[in-house]
Amino acid sequence: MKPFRSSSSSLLSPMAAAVTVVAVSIILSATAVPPVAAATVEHTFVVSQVNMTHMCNEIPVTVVNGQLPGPTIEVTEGDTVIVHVVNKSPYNLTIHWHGVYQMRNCWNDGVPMVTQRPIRPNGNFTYQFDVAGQEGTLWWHAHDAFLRGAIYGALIIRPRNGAASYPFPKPHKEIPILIGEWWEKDLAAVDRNFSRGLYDEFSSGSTINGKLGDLFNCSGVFEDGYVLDVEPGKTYLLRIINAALFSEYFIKIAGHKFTVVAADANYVTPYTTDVIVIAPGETMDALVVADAAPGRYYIAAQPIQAPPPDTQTPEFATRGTLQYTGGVTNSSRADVVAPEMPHEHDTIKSFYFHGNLTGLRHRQRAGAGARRRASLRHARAGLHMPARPQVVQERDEPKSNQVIANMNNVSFHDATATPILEAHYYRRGGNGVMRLEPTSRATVVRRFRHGDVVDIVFQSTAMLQGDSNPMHLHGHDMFVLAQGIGNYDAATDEAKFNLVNPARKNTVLVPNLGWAAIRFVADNPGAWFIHCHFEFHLAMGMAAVFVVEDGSTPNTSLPPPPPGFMEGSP
Ligand SMILES: *[C@@H]1O[C@H](CO)[C@@H](O)[C@H](O)[C@H]1NC(C)=O
Ligand SMILES: *[C@@H]1O[C@H](CO)[C@@H](O)[C@H](O)[C@H]1NC(C)=O
Ligand SMILES: *[C@@H]1O[C@H](CO)[C@@H](O)[C@H](O)[C@H]1NC(C)=O
Ligand SMILES: *[C@@H]1O[C@H](CO)[C@@H](O)[C@H](O)[C@H]1NC(C)=O
Ligand SMILES: *[C@@H]1O[C@H](CO)[C@@H](O)[C@H](O)[C@H]1NC(C)=O
Ligand SMILES: *[C@@H]1O[C@H](CO)[C@@H](O)[C@H](O)[C@H]1NC(C)=O
Ligand SMILES: *[C@@H]1O[C@H](CO)[C@@H](O)[C@H](O)[C@H]1NC(C)=O
Ligand SMILES: *[C@@H]1O[C@H](CO)[C@@H](O)[C@H](O)[C@H]1NC(C)=O
Ligand SMILES: CC(=O)N[C@H]1CO[C@H](CO)[C@@H](O)[C@@H]1O
Repeated sequence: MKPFRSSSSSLLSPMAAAVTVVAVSIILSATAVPPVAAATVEHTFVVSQVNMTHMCNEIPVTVVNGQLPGPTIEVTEGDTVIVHVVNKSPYNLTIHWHGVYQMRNCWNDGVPMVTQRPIRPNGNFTYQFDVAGQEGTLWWHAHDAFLRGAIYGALIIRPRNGAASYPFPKPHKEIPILIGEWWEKDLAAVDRNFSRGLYDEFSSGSTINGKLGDLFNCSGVFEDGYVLDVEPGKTYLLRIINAALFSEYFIKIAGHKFTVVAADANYVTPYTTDVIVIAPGETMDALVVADAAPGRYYIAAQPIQAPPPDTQTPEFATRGTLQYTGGVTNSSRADVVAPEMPHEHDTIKSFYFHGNLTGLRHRQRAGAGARRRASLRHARAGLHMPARPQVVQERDEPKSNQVIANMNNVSFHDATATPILEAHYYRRGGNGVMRLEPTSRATVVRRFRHGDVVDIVFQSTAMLQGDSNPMHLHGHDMFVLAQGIGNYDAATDEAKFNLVNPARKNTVLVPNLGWAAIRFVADNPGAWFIHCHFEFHLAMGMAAVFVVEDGSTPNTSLPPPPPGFMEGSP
């Protein structure tokens, strides 16, 4: 994924989406969680600039609690999380809890000017949310400008009944692996440049758990790399998170295989592979058995980019080491076994990898939502979001089997005065759509009735830019019904929908020059951001807001904002 520099291309990675609402009300049955007293997990996140030195350069980096990555939040399903964010940085920011459902708790979703005003410099804000009905690996990150490039960390949800209830053998250890980038730039300035169409901004390296590794050096002295110590014969659960702003990555460990068991905090049918492909915003949980000859093996992460004619941009691989305890005495790099990496242009590998992920049926709680037969009618309609759009179209309120939203050619623009959620909450009964300015950029808001089953086809069109697009929906998981290369054709492609065991994701990768069809149940009242998780595409406006209206009962409605909402950052 790369910013494009070529002045000849007028559009970048255009997307098309068709939104069809099928008016089938589905009440998801409440999950049978044992009535165990839940704990409260409390953290204080102080956001500040600290100097860090890599590759001979000392630079200020905006991080949480002086760490990169930031603190890992570890919870048991059903726990309450409280995080006090104290902003000692010079920037406005919010923290988003990526993938947490936030059921009836949209106020704590952490999207500036969508769910809250940003936390100002010297301001503070306390997030509170329950982590219920989901387990696995999620993460948190800043949701303002490009600051999430260094403000991120893991959020790990363990089963209430303990590791014995994993649908796979209990691992010896669980290890977060966060893939990131090293930027020697003021990320807020990078964001401003992208918003103004200045795309010549690149990171200087990639990282594993904040470490650059031995492909980078300062005057010949190698950068520290991440080291994973393993005991022969033991099994490790890697909780892999792509926190990078710009790239999908191939991940390999020389001499070892992965068994992918979960993605985006949803269990998947175990899938054994020697390479994991992960896009920004996605998480993959994978088992690795230490069954190779004792020694040292590189854990390598290689960025992927679309082949020419796409503009080629600097990409940086990074690597850490898996080393067997005992018997390893030779510290020479030459003895570390390196994996053979796929070619950076091998985008079809990403397509196949994602195509091989299916939901683990007996653990798929709301799978019924995807299996429910519904009459679908897709409209082919462009969602050319990052382009400078020409047309703003509007349609009627939702009706059965009718196309209700046409996001063609509208580039998202932040609300400027009032956060969208606040406007929605205090001005119910409005005309259903935020005012759309008759300009090229607008605040695109689509409304759904509570319980609507929504099908969307994301279509990347064959323009100059062939980027993939990891589309992330807040507040809901999406069932991935099908994906394809080329243009979606309802007449033939609908038959390919997996209504039996689709993977459930909060971030769905739309393949390069292809499409992905998803379904979600709009069962969480609030204003939810949907956007591409390539920061560069987001800065260009590849985003919209889905407003899910209240249901008919208090427990299907959005409560008022929590007491003291935004008092620490007026
Ligand atoms: C941090 O780095 C900047 C240069 O980027 C330097 O001017 C400043 O003195 C450093 N601060 C500290 C506390 O070392
Ligand atoms: C921070 O946000 C406030 C609105 O909440 C805005 O007035 C101010 O200009 C913003 N500051 C920066 C540096 O963006
Ligand atoms: C942003 O654009 C300006 C003007 O072209 C340039 O001077 C600057 O280096 C760019 N990048 C950053 C991070 O400020
Ligand atoms: C250590 O590595 C060096 C360089 O690869 C090699 O020459 C040497 O034989 C190795 N020593 C052992 C004990 O394996
Ligand atoms: C699964 O992966 C294999 C090997 O890469 C590939 O041939 C196959 O088409 C993939 N399946 C799907 C459904 O994408
Ligand atoms: C979106 O813009 C493109 C490029 O100008 C145009 O060809 C297309 O018809 C537009 N789509 C819609 C639905 O307005
Ligand atoms: C909401 O409350 C009603 C009773 O008022 C109950 O029957 C229903 O199961 C609840 N629904 C959910 C989703 O909790
Ligand atoms: C948060 O902000 C409020 C209001 O400005 C202030 O009273 C309080 O001391 C702040 N808390 C922290 C931890 O900074
Ligand atoms: C930042 C830095 O010192 N990089 C060096 C890494 O090593 C190569 C050659 O080994 C040098 O060319 C780089 O300047």
